[in-house]
Amino acid sequence: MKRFLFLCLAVVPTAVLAQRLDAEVDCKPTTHDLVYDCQVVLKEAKTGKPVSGAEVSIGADMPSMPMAHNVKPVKALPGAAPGEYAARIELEMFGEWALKLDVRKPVRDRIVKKFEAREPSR
Ligand SMILES: [Cu+2]
Repeated sequence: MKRFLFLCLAVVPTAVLAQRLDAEVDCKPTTHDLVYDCQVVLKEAKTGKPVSGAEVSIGADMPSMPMAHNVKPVKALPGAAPGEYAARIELEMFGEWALKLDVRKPVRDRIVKKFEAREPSR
């Protein structure tokens, strides 16, 4: 078994090891402008299996405005179903953001998802 594991690790390209998780992220607007309730489903990239007991935080940047924003990453709390996490994030303006999910446990990984913060029509 040990030998088998060693062989597997030896042949897996580093690019695969660097991105082992994937996530579905769904952020819904709240009654406050630019405040969103985000639901995250964390899963293994290869198998799609939900990842429970993870330590995840969500940060955000605007790809079109590098260094312009400083959104403090928020720790996501586990939800009801396996692999589910939730966090409330506050952005600084409407437009296209990149949500950055930083996972520290059970593996270190970073998942980036695009998110369009649309101005509500009133
Ligand atoms: Cu901006």
